Amino acid sequence: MRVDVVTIFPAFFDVLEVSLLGKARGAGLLDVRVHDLRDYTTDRHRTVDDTPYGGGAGMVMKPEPWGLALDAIVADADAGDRPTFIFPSPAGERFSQGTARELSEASHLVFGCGRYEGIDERVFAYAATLGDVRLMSLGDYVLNGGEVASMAMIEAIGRLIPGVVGNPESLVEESHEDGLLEYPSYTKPASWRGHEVPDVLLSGHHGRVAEWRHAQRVERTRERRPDLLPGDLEA
Ligand code: 6GU
Repeated sequence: MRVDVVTIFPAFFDVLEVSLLGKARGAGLLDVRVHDLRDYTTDRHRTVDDTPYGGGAGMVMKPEPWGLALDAIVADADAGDRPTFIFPSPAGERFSQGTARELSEASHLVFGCGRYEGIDERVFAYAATLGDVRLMSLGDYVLNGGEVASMAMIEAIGRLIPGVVGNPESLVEESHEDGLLEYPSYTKPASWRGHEVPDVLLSGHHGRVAEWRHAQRVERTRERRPDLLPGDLEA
């Protein structure tokens, strides 16, 4: 998968070099390229923002540098390639494990990281002439810009690309894959600082272990995330 990121803070993405996704890049499964939006400005001050039409607080990101940056990315991609453009925004649709799965099948994603009060709305309309456009929110809170949100989405999507996570079975029983939270995990020692591993896990009885884990998943989902439960498991 090819991933381009447009940002005024490229250094945020240095961390992609390390850990799982760093390995995926090394193995050629993930080709991430980070672009500095200021490289696409044309004035001496490398200006990326201006005051909002209609008045109001804050600054808006100017469309021209975005247009040039998106053009450069598309010009550098394979002929006929129509990327999916993702603009992180608290005003976007909610990003979920389902969205991550869907986007992990794409061949080319472009993340556009906004700062200030946002990006001139016409940038989204222009991007829609080049490919699909998704405004995506991580949740109901506000971050300073799209960088941290893009990192989270790149990690959630990247780990679903075949070969990135070594054992694909470890992806199956995770929270949010089937609508229930994950069961609790334990390792040695069986007794630690007065806290015991549940007996059933030491029993060697696979059927009872599976039953216990399922019950734990339902119970913690009911306690912590009742909004995830289908009607017949609620209350
Ligand atoms: Cl995707 N962006 C920003 N700026 N804030 C957010 C967010 C995204 N998701 C939740 N808060």
